[in-house]
Amino acid sequence: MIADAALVEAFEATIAADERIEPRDWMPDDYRATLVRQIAQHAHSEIIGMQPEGNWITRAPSLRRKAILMAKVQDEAGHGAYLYSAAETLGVSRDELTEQLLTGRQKYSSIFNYPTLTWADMGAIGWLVDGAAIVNQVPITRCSYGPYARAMVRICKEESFHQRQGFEILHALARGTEAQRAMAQDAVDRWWWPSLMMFGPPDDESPHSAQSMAWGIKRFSNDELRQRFVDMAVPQAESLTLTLPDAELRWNEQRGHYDFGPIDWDEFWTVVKGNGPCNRQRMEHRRAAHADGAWVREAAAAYAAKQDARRVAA
Ligand code: FAQ
Repeated sequence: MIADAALVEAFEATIAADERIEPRDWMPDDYRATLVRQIAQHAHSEIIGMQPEGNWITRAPSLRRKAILMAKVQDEAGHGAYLYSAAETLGVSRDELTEQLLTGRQKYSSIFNYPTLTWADMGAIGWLVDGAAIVNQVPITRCSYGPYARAMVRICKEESFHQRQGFEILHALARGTEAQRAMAQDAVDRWWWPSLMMFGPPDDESPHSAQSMAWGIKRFSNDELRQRFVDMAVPQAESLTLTLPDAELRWNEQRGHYDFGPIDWDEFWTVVKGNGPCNRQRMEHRRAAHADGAWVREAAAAYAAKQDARRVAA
C-alpha cells in the first residue's frame, strides 16, 4: 500500500514536471490502456492509410510521380512499424494488435474510408490529410510517454515532406489545363470536410480528451487543433488559387482565427461505426494481405529460430 502510494506519487511528479514516462516506469493501468488504444489506432491508420494512395501507384502520370508516390506509401508502412513497436513497449504484442484491428475491436482513422477517384486525390491527401496529420502529431512529439514522443519526431519530419509533395501536385494541376484545374478543385472539395473530421469529435463530445490532456498524452484539444489546421490551410488554398467548399469560411478579426461552417458529425460517426464509403473494402483488403503474408511470417520465425539454435550451439 505504502509502496503503491510512492509509485503513484512518482508517476504524478514526472507528469507534473513535464518529464517522460518510460517503459520501465510504473504507470496507472488506465494510462497504459489509453496509450495502447491511441498508439494502436494510430499505427493501424498508417497501415490502412497505404491503401487509398497505393491505388494510384500503377496509374501515376509519370515515372517521377510514381517513384515519389511509392516512397510516400513505403514511409507510411515505416510509420506503422515504429508505432507498433512503441505500443509493444506497453506490454501488448503486435499479433494481438493486428488481431484487434482485423476483428474490428480497434479503430483506424475515419479519413481512410473515402475513395481516391482521380490523380488529384494524391495531391489532396498529401496537402490536406498529411497536413492535418502534422498539426495533430507535432504536439505528440511532447507526449508524456517517451517511446511514442520519440517515434513521432521522425514521423513528423516525413509527414512534412508528404504534405509538400501533395501541395506541389495540386499546384501543378491548378496551373494546368482547364480539366486538370477542375480535377484539383473537385479533389479539394471532396477531401476538405473529412480532413476536418480527422481531429475527432468536438471537445464537449470527446470522452477521452480531458484525461488525456491531464496526463500530457494530448497537449491540445480536438477543436484547438482543428482550428489551427483551418487557419493554416486557408492561405495555402489561396496560394493554390483553389477554393475551400465552405461558404461560411471567413476571417474573424476579433477571434484572430477563421470561422468555418458546421461539420456533419452524423457522417463522421457513420464512418467511424464502419459504414463509410470504403470501410468494408479497406478491411477486406487488410485481411487478405494479412492472410497472404502468413508464409513470410512463418519463414521469418523459422529463420530466427534457426539463428537462435546456432547461437546456443556455438
Ligand atoms: N477516426 O475522445 P476522443 C495518418 C474516436 S494520420 C476514427 O476525441 P481521443 C498519417 C476515438 O478513437 C491519422 N475514430 O478520442 C497518414 C474514440 O473512440 P474509442 C491517424 C476517431 O483518442 C496520412 C472516440 O472517437 N492519426 O495516419 C477519430 O482522445 C496519409 C472519441 O474521441 C492519429 O491516430 C477519427 N478521426 O482523440 C497516413 C493521431 N477521432 O477509442 C497515410 C493520434 C476520434 O473510445 C496517408 N491520435 N475517434 O472507441 C489522436 O491524436 C487521437 O486519438 C484523436 C482522437 C485526436 C484522433
